Amino acid sequence: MTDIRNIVVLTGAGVSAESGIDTFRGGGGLWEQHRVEDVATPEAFARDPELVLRFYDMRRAAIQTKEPNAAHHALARLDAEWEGGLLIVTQNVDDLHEQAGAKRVLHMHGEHLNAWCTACDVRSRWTAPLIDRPPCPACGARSLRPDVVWFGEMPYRMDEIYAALREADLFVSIGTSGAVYPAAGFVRDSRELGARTLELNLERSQGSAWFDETRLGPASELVPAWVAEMLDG
Ligand code: BV8
Repeated sequence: MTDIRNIVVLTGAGVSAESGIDTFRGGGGLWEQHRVEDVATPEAFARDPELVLRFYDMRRAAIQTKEPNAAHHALARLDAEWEGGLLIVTQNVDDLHEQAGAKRVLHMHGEHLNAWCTACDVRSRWTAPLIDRPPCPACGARSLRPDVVWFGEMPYRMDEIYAALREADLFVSIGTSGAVYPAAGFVRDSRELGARTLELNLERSQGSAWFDETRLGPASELVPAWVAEMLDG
């Protein structure tokens, strides 16, 4: 790995699984309790705002009781010690990467701990429920929604992500099923742009065939080992 200078890491729900945050797919996953189209689309929010707000209120409260695991801490160590370029693109809407101390984090699907006012467009840090339609801190309108990218909505900061992929020598995917685009396409984009590709996941994913190497196991074991390889040679 000596010729690696710029790294892009993509994380998914699997990196937070060992912290006790439900993944979407797989035993007891979120989508087994709720149909995506009922709770994670703009149409669902228009049709039944209370159902959607309760779904996100429950998850926003849950993540505030969770701690980062060894995978988050290892990525924070990489962030602190890696002298080249690094961008941790996460599909997760929890704050465990930041709690572990990572700085170069990009939440492409938004964050549970932000509320987005559809009246004034201001995003505010938010830890309380939204079910009672509280007033926006900026404009007072009762127009707050979860600051989370739903299906059919444009993921955040795609230009920054593609710019980082163009510079990447190594693309590492951690804890994601490769089920949702455009994130699931980053491995192909990286390969076409000449990067090496590594997958760290509990099981084979929908994208495994595209990776130069796939290592199977829990993130809390695979990620610290990989970071040690990168930093300690
Ligand atoms: C968009 C936030 C236009 C909300 C999420 C047909 C073909 C292709 C695409 C589409 C299509 N029809 C519709 C689309 C587009 C759609 C899409 O991809 N649909 C899928 C279902 C086919 N995508 C969109 O709508 C996106 N927007 O396309 O806009 C555009 C296009 C290009 C460029 C710009 C704009 C917006 C999608 C965002 C939706 N929001 N999350 C919320 O959290 O509630 S998606 C959500 O599911 C996650 O954020 C993540 O992105 C996705 C997948 O979840 P994962 O993180 O992978 O989790 P999952 O449970 O699936 O897997 C966990 C993995 O971890 C497993 O592999 C498991 O083995 C592993 N694991 C478990 N435990 C561990 C572990 N690994 C290691 N250690 C462990 N301990």
